[in-house]
Amino acid sequence: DARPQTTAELRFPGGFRWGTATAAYQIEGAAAEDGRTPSIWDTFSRAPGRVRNGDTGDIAADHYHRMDEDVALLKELGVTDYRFSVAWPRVQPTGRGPAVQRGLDFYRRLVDALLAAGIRPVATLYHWDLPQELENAGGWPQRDTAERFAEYARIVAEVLGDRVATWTTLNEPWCAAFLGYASGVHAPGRTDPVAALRAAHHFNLAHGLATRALRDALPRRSEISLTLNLHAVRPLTDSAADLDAVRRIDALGNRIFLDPVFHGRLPADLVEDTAALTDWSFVRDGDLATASAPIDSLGINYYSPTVVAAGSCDTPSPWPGAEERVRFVPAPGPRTAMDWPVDADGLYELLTRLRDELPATPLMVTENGAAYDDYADPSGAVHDPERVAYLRAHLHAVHRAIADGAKVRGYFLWSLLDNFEWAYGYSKRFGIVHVDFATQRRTAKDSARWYARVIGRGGLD
Ligand code: PNW
Repeated sequence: DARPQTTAELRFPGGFRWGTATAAYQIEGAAAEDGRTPSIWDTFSRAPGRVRNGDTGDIAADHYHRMDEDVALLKELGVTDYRFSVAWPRVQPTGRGPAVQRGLDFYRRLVDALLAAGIRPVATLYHWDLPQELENAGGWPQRDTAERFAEYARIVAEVLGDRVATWTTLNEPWCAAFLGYASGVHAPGRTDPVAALRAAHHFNLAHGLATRALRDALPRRSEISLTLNLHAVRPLTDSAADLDAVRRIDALGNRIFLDPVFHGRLPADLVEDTAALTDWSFVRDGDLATASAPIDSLGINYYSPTVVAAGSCDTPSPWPGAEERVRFVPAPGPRTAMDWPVDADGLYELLTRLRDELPATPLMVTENGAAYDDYADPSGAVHDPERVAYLRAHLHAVHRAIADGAKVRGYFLWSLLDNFEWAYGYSKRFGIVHVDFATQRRTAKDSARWYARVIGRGGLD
């Protein structure tokens, strides 16, 4: 196409949802306030050697006490939507039984502040902070955890359903199942591949049971969604062996959730690939029908692509049954501070794949962003040119996917604030707003001003 790119060509559709995203444990702090009990991330981060520098989310970005200031930042950015998560152990400290009103009150106030600022709240019910008591009872490898999740989902929906129109059941069940129970780099830090496969199934079940509870408790216009970190998997070469490695990782990373949720079935090749580990008898009659309760949109979190070849990888790995079959190849090109490759084509690949495979399902990019070491100049201004370049390239990819027919309804930048980056603690900064964790002072980075301009003009220049 030889036509010059004009401003109009980089405009996003009217009504496009422009947001930022955060998660409760990563920003709230106030770990023991108003009845909140420990989640698996409190336990994990307080255990020596699990999180870099011994960092914990005890204080984090102190959002629990600075919520009004943070909503004011969102208003200044001009976002139309804000994606946050609800901390289960604030609502149900033991993971069961009656709700704690003071815990729910925080989210009531947050939602009211957002609405008063003209911002649509997008609530995620699970962003990895399982009440520790439920982990003590077996955690996600146990079926009962899925039932408990649906009960908790109903409680939150009954309280916030009149004011929150968009709901996400789970954030990234792949990370929660396989980094939490197989490689052990995330809470609860277990290294049991079968437990991880069981957890993945119970996440699908939990999603379906919660979807059912939400449909029942929410007003009819409500939107119910699920967020997956889908893997854009590419082969190192076109050899049959490398393509088989792609198939395996696509099964364990993508289809393990997509097939149950959208088609009510387990991938046959996944069951075959993992036959030496499990016969999948924890999947009961009716579970896959439950998991496939219709939803209104799919959220995709994307950071970088995955390149694989035939070979082997270290154990414990987050890929049960693939350790002797698949080698992960560092993708070429520039890297973020996470050492993750920068490659916006992977986002385009995922969005157009979903356009083809799930043509009826509206999509939202529920996370995209990058960690970089930003720097302050003597005036105090915080510069992060690499982040602006990363975001621009990825928004361009979203725009291209929309132009090619993908039904992408919104984009949520990860993240509003520098925060607790899981196993990396505070050493990695994803925010477009800098947080000085000693003083909790917030300073908008250059990327925040850039994003505000993108939102203001409805697209890229
Ligand atoms: C996502 N991986 O986490 C989460 O949803 C966010 O809470 C997090 O801060 C963000 O991405 C940046 O990491 C991931 O190792 C963590 O494949 C790890 C992986 C993927 C996503």
